[in-house]
Amino acid sequence: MFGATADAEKTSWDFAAFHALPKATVRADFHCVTKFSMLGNEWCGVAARTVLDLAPPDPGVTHVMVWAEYGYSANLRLDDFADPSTVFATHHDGQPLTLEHGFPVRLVVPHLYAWKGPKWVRAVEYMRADRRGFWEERGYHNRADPWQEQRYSYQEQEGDGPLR
Ligand SMILES: Nc1nc2c(c(=O)[nH]1)N[C@H]1C(S)=C(S)[C@@H](COP(=O)(O)O)O[C@H]1N2
Ligand SMILES: [Mo]
Repeated sequence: MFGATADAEKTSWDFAAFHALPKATVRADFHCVTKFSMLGNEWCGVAARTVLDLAPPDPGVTHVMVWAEYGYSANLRLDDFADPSTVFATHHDGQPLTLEHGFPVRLVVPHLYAWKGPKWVRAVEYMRADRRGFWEERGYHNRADPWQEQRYSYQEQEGDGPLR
């Protein structure tokens, strides 16, 4: 956790320390923008809420950038990140994540499209203003609510994202 943290310090966990944090299980659907939705997955890991409590943001923080291996990133509103169902998953349907699907840890944000869930997470940056992540810079919708079919940035309304 870095960026605008409450104590202006970085907090990090190694593999063992992260696994020792309180666990959460979330049953959720998975919506890919290009594929059909995968319904009824069970994700187990550490709730984003738990991480927020352990390494809180500065009061001015409005968004986070979730950083992953290979330069991937996804931006989220703080309230989407703080949603009780947002989880840093280590297990899917009872099995450790496979390398392909994000081992050792991936973010799952069940109420948003799947590109908002980086695999192979490295860090979370607290931000005082919104900034586009990897796909959001390349034409995908900044918020990505599947129930509103927010797939592409040309669908964005005033307030959905920073200017391009
Ligand atoms: N690090 C990283 N995370 C990523 C991606 C990526 O390219 N790199 N792709 C995203 C997209 S577009 C989708 S649809 C899902 C796919 O997850 P899956 O491979 O487990 O099905 O991962 C998301 N997380
Ligand atoms: Mo995707």
